[in-house]
Amino acid sequence: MLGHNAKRIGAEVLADMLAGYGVTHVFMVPAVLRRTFAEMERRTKIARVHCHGEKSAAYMADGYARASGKPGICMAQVIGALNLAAGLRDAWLAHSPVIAFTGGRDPKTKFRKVYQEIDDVPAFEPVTKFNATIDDVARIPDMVRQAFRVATSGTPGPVHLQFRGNEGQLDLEEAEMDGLVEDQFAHVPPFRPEPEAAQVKAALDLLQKAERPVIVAGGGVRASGAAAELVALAEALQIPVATSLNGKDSIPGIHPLAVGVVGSYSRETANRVVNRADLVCYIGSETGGMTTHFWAVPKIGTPVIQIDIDPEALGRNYPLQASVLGDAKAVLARMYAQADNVSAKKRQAWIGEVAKLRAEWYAKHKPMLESDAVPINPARICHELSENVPDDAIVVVDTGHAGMWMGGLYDLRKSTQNYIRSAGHLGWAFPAGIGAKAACPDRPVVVFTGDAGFWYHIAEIETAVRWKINSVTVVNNNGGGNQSKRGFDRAYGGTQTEQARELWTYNKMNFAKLAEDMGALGIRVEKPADIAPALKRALAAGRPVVIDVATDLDALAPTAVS
Ligand SMILES: Cc1ncc(C[n+]2csc(CCOP(=O)(O)OP(=O)(O)O)c2C)c(N)n1
Ligand SMILES: [Mg+2]
Repeated sequence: MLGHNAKRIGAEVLADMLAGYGVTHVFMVPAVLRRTFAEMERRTKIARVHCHGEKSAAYMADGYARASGKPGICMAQVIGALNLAAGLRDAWLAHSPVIAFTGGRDPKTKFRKVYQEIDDVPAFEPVTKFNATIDDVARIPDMVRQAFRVATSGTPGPVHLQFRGNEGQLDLEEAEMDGLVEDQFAHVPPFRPEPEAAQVKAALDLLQKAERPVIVAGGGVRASGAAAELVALAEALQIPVATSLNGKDSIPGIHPLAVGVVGSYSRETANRVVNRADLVCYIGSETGGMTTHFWAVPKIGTPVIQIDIDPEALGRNYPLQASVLGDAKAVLARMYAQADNVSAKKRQAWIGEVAKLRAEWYAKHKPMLESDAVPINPARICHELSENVPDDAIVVVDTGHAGMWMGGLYDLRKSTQNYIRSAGHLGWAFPAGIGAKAACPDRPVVVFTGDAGFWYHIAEIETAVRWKINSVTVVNNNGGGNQSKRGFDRAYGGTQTEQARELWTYNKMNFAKLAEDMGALGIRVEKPADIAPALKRALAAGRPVVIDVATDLDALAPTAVS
């Protein structure tokens, strides 16, 4: 406690503070903060997950953070710092509270060509909310508190702290220090700022007046834990709900008011509904390029209202008819409490139209979703996951084609299921799934990735085995990065040369065999009917599992409509 300072070394204080914040795992490549690791062993139960690369350590911390809402911690010594910074980029894009510790320059020796050293701090600038150096050991407590405070507050995001010394040897020094921990900042959200009553009324009036409104729920809804309030309001007012990719678990896909993910990696239903709406209400959304199909869905000029915790987000991309500043859960609860009981009726025709669009989509995609083709159509994997993933599962999805397949074709069935996804970096999902499973060991974690995505951090199979972190990874293995195919078709003026395939295909690989050799359970699937039994076996295995699904290199995910 403040005022109860004791003379201690930095490592003891840091280990105690991390434990005090409820940190259960840290992800790193040594050697950084070595004495802190020794103190963690002596004083705490924190698992020190030693990985095969700093980027995957950052992705594990990111998956941990997104699955649990608690800051994820990753670390690197000075030479690994930029590898770690590269890994923060997805956390930055997804507003995920990741805290990175690195070793850094000592004022006594900087500019003297010290082994492995450069000035890393500027490289963290574009991927962090707070990027700071600790040069005096006595500053560890207040800087660590600030790191947790910034990572979790407002729109959450990554933080970097550089500890003096190539390996952060600052932790060996002694000073009078408190080890105060602020519980509030151990998770997202630390605060629930209430909206102004007049703003709520203005937004609600517009929603109630609208005949064809739609809500677009973004990552802010999941950060706020506002899914129940969102669904309650949508049901009360009979308003369909689209989501961003980051907000996909705000409403189960099978809910009659859910129209799917809108934007670029999307479902046709969502884009059609948003483009026919007379009012779009964004909640906790950046209104960025992916969610709006680069501002074509909806078109600029469509009446828009917005609810966000960040005042700078309000009106950034669409002129607003009304805006509400506040925590999503708090705002939605207020709106629900004040919602009328009559206006829902006038949206019957709209809801009928939405139901028709939903039914048309399922009918159109049924052959693909239930395809018996061999090699397997990846849509069938999405369908099998929708049907068979347990009610309390966390589904972790890579980007590119994986984002298109799962974003568009996968349905959450329950509000108790979660969905997290790469914000753009190929290769994120497999290590993020390890982090998610570390954070939530009692929940099933199922990763969906392409083979190109899986190759990136494949060495981490060994980490999962060594640490008994039993995520299940489903690899859509088509032997190449086939999302790139369309782009290269265009680059070659329509038809690629045979040699062009060297730009986006790989040697064939049986990832199940490879996983077995690394100590995991490997299951190879070549027939669609074997997907569900493989998943069942994997979830019961009590080991890390790789399900290698042989898929069709020519199968392409549906593209966005505008
Ligand atoms: C770090 C990074 N580099 C490059 C890309 C571009 N990219 C998007 S999808 C893709 C290929 C994906 O291949 P795979 O994971 O096998 O999925 P498939 O398209 O074959 O279904 C690439 C290279 C990216 N998203 N991220
Ligand atoms: Mg592939």
